[in-house]
Amino acid sequence: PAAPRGGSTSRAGPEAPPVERAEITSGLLRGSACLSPKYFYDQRGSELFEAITRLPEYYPTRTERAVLLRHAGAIAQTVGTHGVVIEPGAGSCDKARVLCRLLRARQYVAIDISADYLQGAVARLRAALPGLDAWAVGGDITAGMQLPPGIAARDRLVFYPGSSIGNFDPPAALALLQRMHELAAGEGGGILIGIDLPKDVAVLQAAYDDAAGVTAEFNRNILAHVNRLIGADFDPRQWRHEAFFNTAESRIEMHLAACGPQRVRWHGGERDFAGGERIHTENSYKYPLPVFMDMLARAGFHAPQAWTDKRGWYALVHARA
Ligand code: AVI
Repeated sequence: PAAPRGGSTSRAGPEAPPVERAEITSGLLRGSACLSPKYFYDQRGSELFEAITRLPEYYPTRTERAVLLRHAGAIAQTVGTHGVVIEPGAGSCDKARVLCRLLRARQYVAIDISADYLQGAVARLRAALPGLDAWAVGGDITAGMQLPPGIAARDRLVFYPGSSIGNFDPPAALALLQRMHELAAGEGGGILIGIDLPKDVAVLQAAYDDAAGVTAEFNRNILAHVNRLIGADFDPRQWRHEAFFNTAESRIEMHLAACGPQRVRWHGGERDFAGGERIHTENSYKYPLPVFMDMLARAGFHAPQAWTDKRGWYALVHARA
């Protein structure tokens, strides 16, 4: 079904499988309520995220592209021995198109939870790069999925752009890097990953609380999605977007704050929220480069090399498995 716009309060039957429903409701029932940021990405949320990447305040996407273009020669030289590109969370596969062309990759494996969306994206990539053997694999790499047997075991490059690693807390980020290391562990394996670096707090704050209110709508849309997933009756218009930099944790935090007292019901449960009470929806960690390099080493990677933009806001890091 089409994603409802922000104001839906209808209660249909829950759409999520029991495991996800249990995860969502236990988050909502915690003393400090929280939702996993993975629930941002229904159809509408994915469209809003695409819109975020084009906002003047949201620098990561265009800065990453600038780093790739500025250092294309050096990156191709360092990374160029990998014939197989594996991209977890591939989405539209747009960045892979640039990279596979640059590296003259032979095989490309796009992995995403949303397999239907991925099929279309991989079909477009095949049309653009006919020599590339491209595969779409539905699955969650954090859950330990397997690659198809046709994928060469050597010269694998795990490509994880977009600074998505920042949306995991440090222990989960380390576990994910270890999983990526397992995928790339054959001869000639490596990783190329995007890292958003710490910077002026005003720049960070604006990137996650833009003037046009697109990020606010993206944040509130999680409630419309959760309504469908667990059959809840959140009114997204009654929740205020909040984003701030937590200096001690070096992360942007996004929350939704209740505009007034409200009771939210879902199939099998309910919760009262006081006015101003918050639901924590996302963290976006900004790792200093040495801290991230240390994490890469602990995950088993070595010989790291980083390229940044002129302002030092963003890094693309390559390391060998
Ligand atoms: C997907 N991820 C890297 C984005 C980020 O910057 O943490 C998600 C996002 N949240 C708000 N704006 C963008």
